[in-house]
Amino acid sequence: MKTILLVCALVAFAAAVPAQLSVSNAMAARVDAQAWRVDRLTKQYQAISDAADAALNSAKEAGDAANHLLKYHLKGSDEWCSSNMARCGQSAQCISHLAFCDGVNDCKNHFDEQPDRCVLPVSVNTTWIGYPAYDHCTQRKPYEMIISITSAPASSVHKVDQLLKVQVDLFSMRGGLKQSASLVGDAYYCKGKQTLVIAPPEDDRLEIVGEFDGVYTDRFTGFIRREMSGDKCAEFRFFKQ
Ligand SMILES: [Ca+2]
Repeated sequence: MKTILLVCALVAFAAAVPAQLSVSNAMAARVDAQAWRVDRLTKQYQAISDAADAALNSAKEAGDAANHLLKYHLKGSDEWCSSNMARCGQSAQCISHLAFCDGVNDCKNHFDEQPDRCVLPVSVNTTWIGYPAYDHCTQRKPYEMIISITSAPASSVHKVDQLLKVQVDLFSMRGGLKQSASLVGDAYYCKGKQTLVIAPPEDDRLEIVGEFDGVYTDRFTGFIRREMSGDKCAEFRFFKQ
């Protein structure tokens, strides 16, 4: 009887060992599968993260390009060129502002001689009304400024920069009363920079510089600038009347 029991026990043990090995192998395989899955998810996450970074960089570059367009093209800034130069439209070429509208194609794209650019937006008898955006320096603190182009004297010296005579009317409030002042002065319009420069009409040495944006000819931004330093200390938005 004991012999039979011993045999049975040995048989049961022999059957149990392979079963345990089988369970161990299955668990190991499952762990491997989980590790593989985690590894795959990690790679997917990394790919998504890289794609997001690339999209953010792309968006940033697009934003920079848009800012660049606004700054250099729409606003007509010539920061790419030196102070006495102006850009040939959207190309990278810079030429002297004196070479604009002189009858000779200096820009490779002929931008400097485009007929619509060479038309004076500030011709005689045009009137421009301006309102302050900020004013840190004028004595009168005008709430309204009117610039009238009264004449355009011919000059053999300024072949490109158009000389002008202007009248500047300033309207302000002082002590609850409306006040006005009418000043006359000299000015010139630079076709290259599309800028109207009015010499200081008063002894405060504040000049007015009207900058057209290269797109609209019925409006410009008028900066009040200290003649000596060139610092801008007030800004008015002008519209053609
Ligand atoms: Ca030219």
